[in-house]
Amino acid sequence: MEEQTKDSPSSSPLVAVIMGSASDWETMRHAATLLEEFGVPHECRVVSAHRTPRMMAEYATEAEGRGIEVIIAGAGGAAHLPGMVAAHTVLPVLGVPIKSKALKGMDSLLSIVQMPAGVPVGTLAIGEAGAKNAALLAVAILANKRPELRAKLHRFREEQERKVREAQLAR
Ligand code: RP5
Repeated sequence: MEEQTKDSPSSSPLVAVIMGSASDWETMRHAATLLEEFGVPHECRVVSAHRTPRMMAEYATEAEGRGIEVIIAGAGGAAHLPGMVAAHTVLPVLGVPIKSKALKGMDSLLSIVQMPAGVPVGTLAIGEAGAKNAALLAVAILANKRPELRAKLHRFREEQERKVREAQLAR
């Protein structure tokens, strides 16, 4: 992942899309694509709870001061990134369990979802659906104070409904 080129053009990202490894990008790019479609300024970074623990703590601690409003964190296996980031910030953290090779993401899911009371992480589904829904939730959070984003969310749902209603099944 060439991280700089995956950021949206704006210099003031509202959403941080972070992941434990570049190998998570295949899943997390779906979050970035949706944020792009909604025109939400965002940045994408590899930040590992295990391999770069000090950088992770610094990144999470400084995110609020940089104007980030939501953090989407994807990780697989012993997926400690979302929880450890949440421990360093009061920003909403949305956790995406990556589908791991060994256990198909069940390890990631359980690692992310079982947070102790007091340090919340909003946990999404394993894999691509989780990444997409994390982006949509981030947009929904931002939309509470941004009517133009709220309107885009309504249009997204209408379009989604239209496609399902018009779906054709091949014989
Ligand atoms: C986790 O370990 C990452 O989030 C990734 O899902 C998993 C495997 O990482 P790589 O060995 O592919 O770098 O920290």
